Amino acid sequence: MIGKVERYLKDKMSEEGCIHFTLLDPDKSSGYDCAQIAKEAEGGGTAAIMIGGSTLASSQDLDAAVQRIKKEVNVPVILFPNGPIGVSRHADAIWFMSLLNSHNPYYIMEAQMLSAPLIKRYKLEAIPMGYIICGEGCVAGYVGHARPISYRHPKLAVGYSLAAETLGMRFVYLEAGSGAREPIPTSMITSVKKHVSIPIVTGGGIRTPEAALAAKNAGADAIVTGNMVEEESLVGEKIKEIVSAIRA
Ligand code: 1GP
Repeated sequence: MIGKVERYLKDKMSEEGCIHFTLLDPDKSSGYDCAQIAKEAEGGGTAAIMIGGSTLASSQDLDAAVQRIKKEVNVPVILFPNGPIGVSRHADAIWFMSLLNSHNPYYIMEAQMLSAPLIKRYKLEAIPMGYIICGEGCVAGYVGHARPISYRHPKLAVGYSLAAETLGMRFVYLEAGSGAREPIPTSMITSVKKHVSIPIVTGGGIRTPEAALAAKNAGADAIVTGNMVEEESLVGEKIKEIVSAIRA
């Protein structure tokens, strides 16, 4: 059953072609006010706030951050979990994701087995997504015991994406890792787009409107930026530039 948040995302993708998500990490400290950033990101035209991080270790910190963000924004707040710790009853939805190219079953199905009863109890909207780590993989790749797919082998990303679609997952995320030096290459996005019809989300290392536009033109349906908002003081402005580039 498709829930309210997923419906909203899919409608927005059909209307705008490509949408933007702002990823916030409740684990970040010193001067990082995620509620304020979320508010500015919403002003800049972001479609939803994603919240989570590979090294998140406190559900209390997550709960507090989600509650603060919910007070500031109207766009949906979607959990981007690293495991059961990343589940909060206060969010609007959760990416129910499996790290398909992990070599550790924990990240493929065990964390999901542990989280699913909680998600059901909290009546959180779960959006099934195949998560595929490529390139450097960064912290997500390390923590998730991934075998990151080399940018030279888009065929492997196609295979995993097709597997995600065939398993009934409704989104696929091509992840370069937060802070990646090189985002997912456009050739890899294009290859995946040719073979799957579920929406493609991509992120990791996207910092400029040009990079976001290149990903959109290659076939991405949603662009995620995280690090950029931590580095920039004018978050709203920066996001507005990216949103207008991908809407054009
Ligand atoms: C990480 O793809 C996201 O999961 C965002 O990456 O922090 O590099 O924007 P950045």
